[in-house]
Amino acid sequence: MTKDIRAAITGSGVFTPSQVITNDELVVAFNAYADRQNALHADEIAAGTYAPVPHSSADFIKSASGIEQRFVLDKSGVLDPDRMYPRLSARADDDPGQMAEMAVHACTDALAMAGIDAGQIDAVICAASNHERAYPAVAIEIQALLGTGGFAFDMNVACSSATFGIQAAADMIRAGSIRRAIVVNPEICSAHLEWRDRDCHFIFGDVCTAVVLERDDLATGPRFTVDSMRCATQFSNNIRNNDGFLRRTRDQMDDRRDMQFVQNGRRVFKEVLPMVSAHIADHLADEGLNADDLKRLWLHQANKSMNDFIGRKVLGRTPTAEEQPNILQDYANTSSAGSIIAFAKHSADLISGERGLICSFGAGYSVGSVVVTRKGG
Ligand code: CO8
Repeated sequence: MTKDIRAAITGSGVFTPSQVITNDELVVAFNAYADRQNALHADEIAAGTYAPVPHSSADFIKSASGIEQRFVLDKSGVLDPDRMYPRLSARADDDPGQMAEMAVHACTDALAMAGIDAGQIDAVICAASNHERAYPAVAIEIQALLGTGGFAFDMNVACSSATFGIQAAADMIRAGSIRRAIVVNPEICSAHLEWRDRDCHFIFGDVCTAVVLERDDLATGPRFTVDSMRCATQFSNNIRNNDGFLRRTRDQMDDRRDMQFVQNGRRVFKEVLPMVSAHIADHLADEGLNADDLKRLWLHQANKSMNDFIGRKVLGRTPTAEEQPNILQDYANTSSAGSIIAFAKHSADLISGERGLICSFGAGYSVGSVVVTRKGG
């Protein structure tokens, strides 16, 4: 491997589903579900053997998280108090899968921005917090639908999948094994969120992001050189989903709560904040960078207070909305795609030589940071 070869992000794309659920709509549906449950279990509630389901509140959601709405693939199923999860049509094996379909939209936009054809891509990494099947890899289906060359594979590091994917692609470019890659993050969070749990029913939305990475010396247009990357993990059960292929063998095919997203939000908040703040500080120090060297922070989008805290720790002062853009209010938490939405929508104004940091964090625990510098444009 030679240090002279560098990777650059030359294109980005965001596919946003057309359906929106506001906090108010969500709370109306949740409260209708709660009322039905409570009526159904009235006798047990009176006997003290069943805990009533409390109402949710749009004011709580906004103040606790900063989220105002979320995009989803299907709102009718989510808002149906008798269902409370999306209704997506079954697809024949020969038809494009749900994740691959979203991915093609985001990748097409990213390729157009990079000004290259799909045939010039050597690797497709589908990096997301859940994949709709075990195999064949969703990435290989995306490769076929786009018509890219080379190889493709899936990876999953939950909320940090995008930055870990960028590190994998950029390292392969630096090592000389590929020239160009797409890292794509189709996140259908609505399908593995438990919409019947008041503590978390408001957190997630659906989206797909993609970035094109190229060998810097092959790129001609405006881009962001990937200067350095750092990934870290530390095992924690505080964000967990127990669904998996061993369910049948354990006779556990029932609709158990832990087959969807489960978290201890308070503990995640307390434990992840210091981990991420220290991770970014160490990364910058090892690169000889100061906070003043960063024009922008594109942070993971889980919780506004979390981002405000990290921004203050990294910069040593309260970042402006321009320095640390939030997209959480519109998209909610979109797992691995959040920091890339922020990057895609809030990076075009940087001028040549200006630097920024992409950082994602979440389940695992996991944290990934990428320092980039604007070149050209
Ligand atoms: N409406 C009204 N009241 C509520 C509601 C609600 N919806 N929910 C909770 N409350 C109540 C609680 O019961 C509690 O009441 P009391 O004080 O009487 O006990 C009070 O409000 C406070 O509750 P919390 O302590 O739970 O509230 P917090 O201030 O901690 O806020 C958050 C909750 C917003 C969840 C916050 O803890 C948080 O954001 N934590 C960090 C979460 C995080 O970053 N997680 C990362 C997970 S994402 C990831 O890694 C990817 C996983 C894969 C994707 C999965 C897709 C589905």
